[in-house]
Parts: sequence; structure tokens; C-alpha cells
Amino acid sequence: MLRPQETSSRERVGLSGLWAFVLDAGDRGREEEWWRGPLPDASEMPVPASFNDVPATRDAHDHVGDVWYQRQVRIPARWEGRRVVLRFDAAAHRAVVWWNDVEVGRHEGGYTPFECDLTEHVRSGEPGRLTVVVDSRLDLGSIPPGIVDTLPDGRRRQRYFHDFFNYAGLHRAVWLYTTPRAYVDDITVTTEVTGTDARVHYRADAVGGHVTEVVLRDADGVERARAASAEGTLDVPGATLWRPGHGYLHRLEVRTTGAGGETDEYVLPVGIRGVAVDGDRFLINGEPFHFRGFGKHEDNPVRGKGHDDVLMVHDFALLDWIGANSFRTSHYPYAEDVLEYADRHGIVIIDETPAVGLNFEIAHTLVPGDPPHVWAAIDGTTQAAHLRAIQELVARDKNHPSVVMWSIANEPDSARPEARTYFEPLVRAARAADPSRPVCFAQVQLPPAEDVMSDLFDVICLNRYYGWYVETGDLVTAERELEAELRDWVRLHGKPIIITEYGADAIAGVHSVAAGTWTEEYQVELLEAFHRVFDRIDAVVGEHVWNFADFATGYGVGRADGNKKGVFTRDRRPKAAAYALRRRWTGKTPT
Ligand code: BDP
Repeated sequence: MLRPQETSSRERVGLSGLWAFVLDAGDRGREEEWWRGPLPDASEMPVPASFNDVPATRDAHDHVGDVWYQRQVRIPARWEGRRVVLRFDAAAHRAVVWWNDVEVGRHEGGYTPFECDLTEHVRSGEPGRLTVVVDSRLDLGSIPPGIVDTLPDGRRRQRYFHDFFNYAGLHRAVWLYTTPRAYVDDITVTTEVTGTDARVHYRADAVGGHVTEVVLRDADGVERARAASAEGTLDVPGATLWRPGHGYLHRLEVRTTGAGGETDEYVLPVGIRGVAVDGDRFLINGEPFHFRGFGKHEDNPVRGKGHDDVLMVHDFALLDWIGANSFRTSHYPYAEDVLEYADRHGIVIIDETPAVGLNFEIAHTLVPGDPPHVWAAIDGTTQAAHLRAIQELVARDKNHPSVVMWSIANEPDSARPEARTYFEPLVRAARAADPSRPVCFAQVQLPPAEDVMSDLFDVICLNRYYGWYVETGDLVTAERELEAELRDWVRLHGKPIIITEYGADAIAGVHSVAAGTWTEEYQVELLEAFHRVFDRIDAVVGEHVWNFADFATGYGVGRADGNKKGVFTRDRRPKAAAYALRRRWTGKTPT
């Protein structure tokens, strides 16, 4: 799915800004058909942002259900006769969209984009009323799953099985854009590198016309290859490759021509690189790659999961400062701006679906009467939503060179036989959607002998909390048990291993000579114990600390104003662990 862009034939208008907004606590909007006129008693809400923390009320923070957004949009007069499309980069978690009185689209899944074709509904030069209702609820049919309880006083309470706050709303950009009636609908690119030979395989889909020209240029604009068909392979001998730390991008210009002779042009950035798993190595351009970095979150004060360029650029600067070369988009697809930035700067990404919380045992939110385990609770609806989440992720991110692997779930229950039945078709679907990248999932603290599905995947990704949730406070035992377990994985699977999570909560400013839990010293010592083990085991090809920064969670006695496993605080100040990692990853001392 192509992101809107400006080219010789395309224009886009950003709809960021203040929209009219109503928190629909009484569920009145759908019944009273609020899209038919101005929203009643509306306040104002910035887009993009999570709505929860902006109004400064507990009601907004804890709201469960519908919220309404509305604004006027004028269609530029010069767009007469052209195709007009509305594009939401994300709406968490379910949305319905109306243009004036007409429903023009709906979408489920809070982290992938969707479009509404307005061509037949708009008059160029004229304004229209754009209304969106966004439902924040997570249920057993959604990804991620949740349960909504109705309390005796009529209020709703949202439970979920994942450890980050359920921020909701219009988190990302909204665009109005135009193309000619005949247009480039999609482009799929995969690249291959053998020695000094580089190849770009491409397919371009046109609607209402056909592909007339495909041109590959290097970063200086020099033409490197050309074709005139919708599908093919471009040879680019001696191409400058996209490499970790060096985000070199070519660009692929695709032109289509419609029956009336009108041309559409889309320009896709292309990083030429090869990715492969070979024995227990993870290879990028044929060279072993060692992942150094973090599981992250899209999370920041006030904005919640609202995308923010300032924070994004700062986070990448901190990744650079600390010597990280990669991160995982735990636990959902991040804004496309993030992937594009990583493409340009050579940061490597493990791209994850929002399938987090498919495991009730570790969530501590079950109540009497709930199903005993996740596989007893969910049905085909959840799996269908999960499948869509995989397909939408691949459709959106398939062309990003920074993305080297798909993670299709975080910490699902992988002990019960039902897990294998559930995941087998999903792994197949991921491979069918993209045969060019390895597939993994992040596995919860479970030894290889008890796991029923890791053999289906290409890389063993392990979230391990020795010294924190198990062997709490005893790093000697933690180190021994971690090493024994990793050696079992090596023996039984022989695949590359990435530790996709390890870490300890530390409250910034809490210190102790005894280095007890929750201190900055303990966080450092735990990371160092893990690192000693990683350095003794060749198959460990990656270390992603949990987490890059402290982040918001739901209420809980194990959480002190959120999760404190960040090596940076929520406002991005370094804890002692940040300096320790910087020493390990760059060799630089604090000064
Ligand atoms: C893991 C989860 C992650 C949590 C982390 C923790 O994958 O989402 O935030 O543990 O408990 O189980 O800090």
C-alpha cells in the first residue's frame, strides 16, 4: 500500500490540526447519527494524538468506547475531474468515516492505514463535513485482544493482557490526496545481492491504465536501469548498497498512462540489500549482522501514541549516541515516518504486528469465570483479525529496506498444542505475503522443551527476565540459568538467537550500594550479566534491551507510574544503564 506523496501528477494535503471532538461516554453518537451535523458540545482535539491525556481528566484517560472527530475540509478547485482519496495513517482501534451524510469507509486495527475513495462524493472547490468515530475497545475478537467489563454503576472497564497503556484515537497523520483517474496503485520491490551483482525485482500495479515507464536512479539522480513493463528485474551492477549504518537509497520512478493519455507518477525509495539466515547467522548483504538495540514503544507524555517528529528524530539521535543499530517495533507497527527515517539512516528494524497479549497466564488480569487460557477464549475471529494484521503490515512495509524480519506476535502462549494449530497458517500466510524476509515471534520465558512452535520460525527470538521476574535479585543464578537455557536452544534448534527482551525496572535516581532491585545499579548489573552470557555463545546474534525508555501502562501494583525498564526515562534522560550500554556498544566512556 503506497503512502501518499507529491509528484508531478499527485498532490496531498495534510489534515493535521485541531478537530472538533466529543468523548461519547453515553454511547449516543451512533444512535443519534452525529455525522449528520456539527458534533454536539464539542471540544477541540489535536490530530495526530491519542485523546486520552490531552483533556487532563480521569474520564478521558480511562474512556472506553467511542470518541468522535469532525472537521470541515475543502476540496481544492484544481482537483476537478481527478481521483480524490482520504487516507488515515492509523485510527485505534476501529473507525467509521463519513463525508457529509455518506459513510465512505471503515477499518479495524489501530496501527495500519486505510483509505476512503471520495471521488464520487466530493465537488471540487467545495467544503464538506468529515466525521470519524473511533472506538477504543479491545475485545476477544480484536488484535490485540481484551475484555470490556460493565461495572454495576454502568461504567466500562477495559482489561487487556499486554503491558502498555491502551492509548486510542487518531494517532497519526490524516491526508487528503489526489491522483489522476488512472493511477499507480501499488509497487512491490525485492532486492537481491550476490557479490557485486545487485538486482531489483519489481511489480507495479496500475488501475485504469498501464505501466509505461520504470526508471531506477541512484541517490545522485543518475539513471541506473530502465524498463517499460509492469513486472521485471533490473540489473544494477556495482550498485551502492543499503547497509546498516548507511541508509543509501535509490529511487524507482514508476509511470502509468491512462486511456485518455494522462500520466501518473510514483517515486519509491529503494534500498538495495540482501537478507538471509544461514545456519546460526543472520546475514545482511552476505555479512553476519549482530543486532544491538531495543524493544521500543510509541509513547510520550501528553501525546500518548501520537506521532511526533520531534521525539522521533530525538530518539534516533539517542540510538546513535548509545551505539544501537536496530530496534523492534514492539508491540505494533510504528508510524511510517519512523520506517522512512530508519531507511534513510540505515537503522535495522524487526517489524512487529499488534498481536500482543495472546497469553492470559502472564497478564494477571483474569477474573473468576474467565476462560482458563487464551486458546480456550478466542475463536476464528481473532485468528482472522491476526491474519489481516499480518497482511496489512506486509502490504504497508514490504518495500522498506530497514525492515529485515517480520515478528508476527509477542509472547503468545506457545506451550499448549493449540498454539501450533493457531500459528501454522499464520506463518504460512506471512511467508506467502513476503517470501523475501525471515519470520519470527518473540517467545516468553519458556524452555525449548516446553515450546511447541519455535521450529516453524527462522530465528529464535527470546524475551528473558532472569534476575527480574525469575531469580529476582540473584544475578549469579540468573546468569547460570540463562546460559544453560541458551545452550539448550542452540542444541535443539541450531538457529540464530536474538534476545528480543531483557532488562530490569529502575526508577531514575534510586541508588544503592547493595544494588537492590529497582535501583539504577541493579539494572546495570543485570544487563552486564546477560552480556557475559551473550559473549560466550556464538549463536546469539542480537541483544535488544527492554526497553529504550520508560513508558505508560495500565494501573497495577507492579508498575510505578508506568513501566520503568527504560534505559532512558520517559522524557529521555539517561539512567546509568544508558552509559553502560554506550560503553559496550561504542567503546566510549561517559564523558
Ligand atoms: C514482557 C513483554 C513486555 C513487557 C515486559 C515487562 O513482552 O511487553 O513490558 O515483559 O514486563 O513480558 O516489562
